[in-house]
Amino acid sequence: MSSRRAVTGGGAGGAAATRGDAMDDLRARAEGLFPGGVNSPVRAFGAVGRPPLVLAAGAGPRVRDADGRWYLDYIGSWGPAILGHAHPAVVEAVRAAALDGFALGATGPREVELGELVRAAMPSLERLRFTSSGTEAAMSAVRLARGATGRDLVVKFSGGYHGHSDGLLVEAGSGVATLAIPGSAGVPAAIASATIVVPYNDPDAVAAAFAAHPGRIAAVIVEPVAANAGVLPPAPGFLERLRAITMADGALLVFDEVITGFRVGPGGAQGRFGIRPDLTVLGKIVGGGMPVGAYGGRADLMGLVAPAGPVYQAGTLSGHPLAMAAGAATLRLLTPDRYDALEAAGARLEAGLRAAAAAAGTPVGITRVGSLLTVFFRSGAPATAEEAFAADRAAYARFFGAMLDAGVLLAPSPFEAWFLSLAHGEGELDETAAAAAAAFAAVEAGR
Ligand code: KE4
Repeated sequence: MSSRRAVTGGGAGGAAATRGDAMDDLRARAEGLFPGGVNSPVRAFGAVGRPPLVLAAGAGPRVRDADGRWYLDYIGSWGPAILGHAHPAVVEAVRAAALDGFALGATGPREVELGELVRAAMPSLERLRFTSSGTEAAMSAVRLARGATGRDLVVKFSGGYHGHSDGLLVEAGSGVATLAIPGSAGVPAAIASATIVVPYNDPDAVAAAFAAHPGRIAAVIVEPVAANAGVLPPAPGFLERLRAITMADGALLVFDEVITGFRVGPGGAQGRFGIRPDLTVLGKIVGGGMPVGAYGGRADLMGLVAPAGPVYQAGTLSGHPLAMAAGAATLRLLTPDRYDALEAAGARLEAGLRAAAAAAGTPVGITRVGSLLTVFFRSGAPATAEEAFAADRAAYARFFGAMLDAGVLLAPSPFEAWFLSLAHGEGELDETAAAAAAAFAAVEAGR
């Protein structure tokens, strides 16, 4: 079972929890329509033993379920809702775009506008291409890396998630630097074996992979802040070593900034950490909550993408005007001072959570980069996905349930980030810390 499936689980939750007529009805109908009753596995709440919520609306830092209950929200649409839900300027931008019709099937002014905003913020994207999801963008970046280098192998990191394309849904082989094995049913071993999986924050393992396969690795794809094993900050020097190792071997460095892009700084993680990758993958915030992905980078590389070059990639709704409008409205509001506010919010929440855990006597490891954070139920912060995945999942499930009952909605998986927004003010953060104090006590009571 792939580590991602291991932590998102599947199927309806267990014990009775949030019940209500409308939500029960919608949940039942969804279960009769969609696999596991959801359109993305983590939404099934399988990892936290609760029936999945059906959320009907969001406003600022809160979301409302189908029965009318409101929750202080830290899912944040899995990252895009950095301004808070239904920000008036974003809603108005989408409304105005809609009056011009929807996708018209040709290049439009709004994709040009968003493309220029992206490049101004992240200059390494000398050229870029919009897609409709992060998966598409990551898949296309990997295809481009292989097409540009003429090499087949790709290195990724355990716990790293880059969407669900076959070659990236893999698990580590038996031993460092060995070829990967399928991480999902339906992924052919032949496809999986073109990927090598090594531990995050272990540059020596990356060097070993390159030593084992000299001149054969097309790219290293990395989340510069890993956030799909919970938040794992890059160890000092890790990203710099990746840049040096790939440069020395003629391989490409691909930053998957689907989560970190426009989240951890105005220039993403590459701006925060001062590393220039060859290619970057974007999603989530760049679309302001609408379906948008993007990949881009060196002009010489992007010049190989169809129709300019031999690497094919396409998409009916790529650059969708309403999505472009949402993304542009969002980026325009993310001025540099907003990141100071996000940093302060993250620090305030982290301090509140640390104090609450200490008061309850709950050992936790809290990791944070800006407005991304994770509370791991283990002593000390993990540095690798393996350490993260060994955290106490049952304790997280109890914590999640207690927070939910207190009106605070966390990610229904112990290995996701808490996504703060600019709508989370001091009141909301202090409300969260107070709820956490009781929730940590509930965790202790349940041991
Ligand atoms: P999408 O295809 O879901 O738009 O993006 C895939 C993707 C790519 N790269 C990174 C670093 C990502 O985190 C993701 C998707 N993130 C998950 C949550 N961690 C999306 C939530 C879900 O799968 O429902």
